[in-house]
Amino acid sequence: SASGNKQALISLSDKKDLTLLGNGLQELGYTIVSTGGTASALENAGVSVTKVEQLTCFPEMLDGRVKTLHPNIHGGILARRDQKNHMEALNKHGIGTFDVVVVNLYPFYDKVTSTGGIGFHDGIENIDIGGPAMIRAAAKNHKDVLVVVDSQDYHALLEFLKGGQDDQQFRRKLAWKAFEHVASYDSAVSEWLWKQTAGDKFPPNLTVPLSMKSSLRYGENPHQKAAFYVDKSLSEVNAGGIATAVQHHGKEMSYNNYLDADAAWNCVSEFRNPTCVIVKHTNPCGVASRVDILEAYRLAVKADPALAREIREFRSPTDGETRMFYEIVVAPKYTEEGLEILCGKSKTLRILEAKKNEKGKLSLRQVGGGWLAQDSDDLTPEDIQFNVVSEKKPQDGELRDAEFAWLCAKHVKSNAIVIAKDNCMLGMGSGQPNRRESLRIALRKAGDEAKGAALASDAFFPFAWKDAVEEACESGIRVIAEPGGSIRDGDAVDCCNKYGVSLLFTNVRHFRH
Ligand code: 93A
Repeated sequence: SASGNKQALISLSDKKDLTLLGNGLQELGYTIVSTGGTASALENAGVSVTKVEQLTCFPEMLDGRVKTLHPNIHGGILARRDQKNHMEALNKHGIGTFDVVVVNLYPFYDKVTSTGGIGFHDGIENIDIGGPAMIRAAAKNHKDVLVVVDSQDYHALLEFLKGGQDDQQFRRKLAWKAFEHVASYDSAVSEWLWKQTAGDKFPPNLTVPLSMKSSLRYGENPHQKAAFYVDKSLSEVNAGGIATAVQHHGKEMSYNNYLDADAAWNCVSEFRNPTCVIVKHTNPCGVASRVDILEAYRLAVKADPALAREIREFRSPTDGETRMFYEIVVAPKYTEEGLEILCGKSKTLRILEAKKNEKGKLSLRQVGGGWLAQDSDDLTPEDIQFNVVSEKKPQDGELRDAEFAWLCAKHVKSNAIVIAKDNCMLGMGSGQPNRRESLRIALRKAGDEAKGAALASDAFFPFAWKDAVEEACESGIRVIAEPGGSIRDGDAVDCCNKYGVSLLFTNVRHFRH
């Protein structure tokens, strides 16, 4: 500063650990300059402060809109210490330099996303202007000004200052973090303003504020680097999904773990009754609903013969007899006893507790050079009609089986075929370039149990006679649910009529590419 004193500028909305910071800086001999609320909080904690007004010789104006926007503040942050004319200008106007700037912003994001939301004008008032200006100025001049935007960095800041050694890398890191902070803040403002003008219209504005949650050991394969980012609009306390899941136990989540856990969680969240879903490579390969979740688990395992084979003496996941190897378990909650038993199963088993996904969220996928955006596929059996187009009408039980199979098929990669009965998946075929191939795989898995079961297809059957539909009928399938819409729909109807099978058209397709 002009008088040779070291000066720190502190202006914080979130005052967490402010006392630690204030005391630390004071002990190191810093003069602390602060805005109204921050100054009061520091004084209450016994730290002496200079109010910003004393430097600017201006009161806070316009209900606080203009507090720190003043040359006596910004000159002290931005002046180049190695530039003679800069320092002369400061001297001429009696402006002291700032060595440290600690700012966090009006909690705009929390305010506009708080339950019930806030009005438009309140939203506008919560847009911080002076804060980002100080952060950006300090980050630009980081060579001489340390800028801190995160209370988790207070300790490192104080240690750095105590050490007395300069380290430009440390300064650059803080500056990077500062610009990242401001950029995601502005994204949130832009996103909100866009919503105020366009509502929920499609296509949406895509300035989704992302923040890195963790760096991952590697990506899909060990030679690929990877990291996990969370959408800040989902990281609220009550937001659901895998990104906000709590891990109770086990090895660190990997890239593939996140994909699989997400697929399992998306699928299981669709069912109203207690349901167990087993996923391999993001495809549900075992699904069962039962009041007793253990029973559901046993039945889910049976759908995939490969799974079932892995278990020589299968009892349950909790009785110590299981020979299964699982990577992850995700559930909405655990009993204390259940959690203990699961933890005892293996050191590595990742045990996650997740909240239900929110509906109406955007789905984004990357393609070379761009992103594809779409609404998430939130349709449930209640939203669609299963229209009977065959002579044979399904019985109540058969209709329920068809709905169950349809809900499973929605989560299986195209071409998807699911065979189910009594709230239990019996077989599935996924990802085949040919629908008939998926059908054959599903039939093979279901074996004799296909007789009397329901079958769902994610899209229409292009051929019926001597093809998928007839093959399903011949295997004893009693009811088929598919969207319909093929030029050969008539063949499918005739074929089902010949075999006395019920055919249901949903008019809704569920590709999953
Ligand atoms: O209204 S502002 O955009 N105008 C300003 O000049 C200004 N200076 C600091 N907001 C401004 N701030 C913000 O006030 C800071 O970013 C910080 O979040 C908050 C701290 O206010 P107080 O110390 O009064 O609690």
